[in-house]
Amino acid sequence: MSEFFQQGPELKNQFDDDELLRSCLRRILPEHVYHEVETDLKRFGQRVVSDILALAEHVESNEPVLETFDPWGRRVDKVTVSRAWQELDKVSAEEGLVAIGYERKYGEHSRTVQMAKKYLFHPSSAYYSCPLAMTDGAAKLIETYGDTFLKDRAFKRLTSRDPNIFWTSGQWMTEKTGGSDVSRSETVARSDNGAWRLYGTKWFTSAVTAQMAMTLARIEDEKGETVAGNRGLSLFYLELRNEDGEYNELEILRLKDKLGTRGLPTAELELKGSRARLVGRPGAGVRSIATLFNITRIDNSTAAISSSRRLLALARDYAGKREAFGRKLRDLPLHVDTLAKMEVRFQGAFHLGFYVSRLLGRTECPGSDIDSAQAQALLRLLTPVSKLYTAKQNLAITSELVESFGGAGYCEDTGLPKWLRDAQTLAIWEGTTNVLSMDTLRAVFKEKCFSAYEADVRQRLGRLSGSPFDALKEPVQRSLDHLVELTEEMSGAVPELVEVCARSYAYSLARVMIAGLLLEHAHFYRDEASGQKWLMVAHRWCEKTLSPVTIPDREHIKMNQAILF
Ligand code: MFK
Repeated sequence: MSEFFQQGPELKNQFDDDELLRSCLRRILPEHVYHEVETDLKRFGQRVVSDILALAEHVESNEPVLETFDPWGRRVDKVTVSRAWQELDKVSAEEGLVAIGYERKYGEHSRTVQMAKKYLFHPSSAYYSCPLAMTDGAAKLIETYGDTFLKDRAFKRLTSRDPNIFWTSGQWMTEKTGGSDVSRSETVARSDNGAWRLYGTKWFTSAVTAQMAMTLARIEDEKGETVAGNRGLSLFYLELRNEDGEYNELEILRLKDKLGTRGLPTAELELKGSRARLVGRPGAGVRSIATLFNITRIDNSTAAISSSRRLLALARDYAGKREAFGRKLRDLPLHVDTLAKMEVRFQGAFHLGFYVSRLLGRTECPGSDIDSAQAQALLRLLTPVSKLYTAKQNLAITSELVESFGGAGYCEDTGLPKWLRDAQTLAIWEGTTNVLSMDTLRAVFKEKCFSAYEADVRQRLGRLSGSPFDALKEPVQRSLDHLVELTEEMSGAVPELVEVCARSYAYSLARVMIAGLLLEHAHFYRDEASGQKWLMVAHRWCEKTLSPVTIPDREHIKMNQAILF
């Protein structure tokens, strides 16, 4: 009988163990801010591998259940979630996971500090990060478009640190007619004695345990007619329950049976006259709700990179324990090469994600050192680019790292397979890769954000000098030149052809931006021992072809049709 038992991977304090996070914060934050937040992050880095992680595990082994009728046939629509789900709500408020972004205690750096906490929290949260992302987005939306009533009633609660006051928000955009194409939404808003009542089905509503939601509906005129398309959609605020605790004229039809994020109660809802409040201008619903989903898209990047990082921590630890072919995995060259490739991918995605949060902070705190119009345009463009790129990188990294555990990665009781299931959602919700590639084109060609991108990369590369940076930045500059020419060419090309290259164009924008960010990080630490490591990562990144994208010809489109249909 074998007496052999493999030791499983273990997690250390997730702040202490994350050299990249610490070095990134040390570089970005003013010294006094870094010192102020370091103790808190260190404490939190321990919580996310102890009590918070235990709560997440409890949530994941006690999935939400919907009871539609009581034993006597009354409609109750009762969603039972694990007690730990409610505890995570409390933890989120107390830790200020939304509040930090709005207290703005650290000025333009508040969003970076907030992201660091969300980054530590997400992989230990059983996707409580999802309601928090929507809450953050709703807070931003109300801050931007809300009236005094909404600021007093909702904004204060969404951004509170007091668990007794704290609210979370839903974001109900998806209907049966379209998840990507929201313009086909059918929910209508009818006027009722000066108030609005909503009627329709919402097909994917995450975290139905929220107290409020932001949603879209088509206002009916006196004749019962509506305006078709996006122009007919308006934004509404509603609360899920009335003062008496009963649902606000809505029914929960069922909980979604999802591939992953199984602790998260995602529902189909029927609005049957739910009382709602118009937010912003009638007909400006999609444009207004973009303020919300541009925040959740940033949080999606945070979730993607922090998931990659958590799996890397587990895989690295395991490589020091597991033996095969007479050696530890960490001494098997091909195994190490595979993990190193994933680490480089992760570090690239990490820098992009943190840079977007930094830009968000800059746009929210006037008086910061860079031109705010440039930060605004860059944020607009890099939000979809970062969302799509980090989600895809995380999927590739997760697949590879789950495999790196061999059969253990395929067995549920190790807790590893759920990472792969969950990773898929990050590439779908908040806009699929293709929808976000199209949004990238919208930001470049409709909103003219490309010149801010070009200026930003050139300025960053311009600040790097000396060996080996002069040589390393050359291929990045060439790739950027290619993107500049290509963007010019795309602006006059047939839209159908431009659309076909949208995805590789967005990837190229990400890779070139990341190259600059990695070089900047390595340059900052060039006189310290750790600088060598960051330089190696930058070197590996810049060896790749950064912008392999061209506009296809019409023949390519014809061939696609022929190959498929
Ligand atoms: C931890 C993880 C966190 C994540 C939590 C997620 C949980 C929530 C789950 C969900 O709710 S998933 C559902 C998410 N759904 C989507 O993300 C929708 C995907 N579809 C799109 O994003 C489409 O691009 C969109 C519906 C927004 C628009 O498509 P169209 O019909 O082609 O729009 P059009 O006419 O180009 O744009 C309409 C207006 O919105 C325009 O403004 P104007 O009316 O002033 O001309 C656009 O400029 C504006 N717009 C669109 N995207 C924008 C934007 N403005 C700013 N930023 C953007 N990204």
